[in-house]
Amino acid sequence: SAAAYKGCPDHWTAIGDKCFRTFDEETEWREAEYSCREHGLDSHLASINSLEEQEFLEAQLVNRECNNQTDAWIGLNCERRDRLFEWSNGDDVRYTNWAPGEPNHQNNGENCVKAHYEED
Ligand SMILES: [Ca+2]
Repeated sequence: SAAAYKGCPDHWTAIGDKCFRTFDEETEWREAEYSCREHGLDSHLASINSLEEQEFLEAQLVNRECNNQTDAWIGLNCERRDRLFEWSNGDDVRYTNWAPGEPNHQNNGENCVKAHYEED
């Protein structure tokens, strides 16, 4: 549980046995992934494996309200294998919550996934 886990550094939030942090830089997916790795905590763009993790990340997006930005890169991508999505941290893809109509590989040019929040 989050209460039992005490290993997150400052500015990171524990959800279950993982630590999450959001960053405001606007950048390409690959750069965002590399930037996460540079934190040296075996960190990657976030993988989302449960509704609890999704709701936490949604709350982060809502709280930011930065230039009305409610999108954030997550680790899901198919950069390596065409049209087979995988998490950049190696987690098995066992939880997804695609927006209606996604993934649609628009213009054959979409290899990476953004979390997106919209008010109901
Ligand atoms: Ca799309």
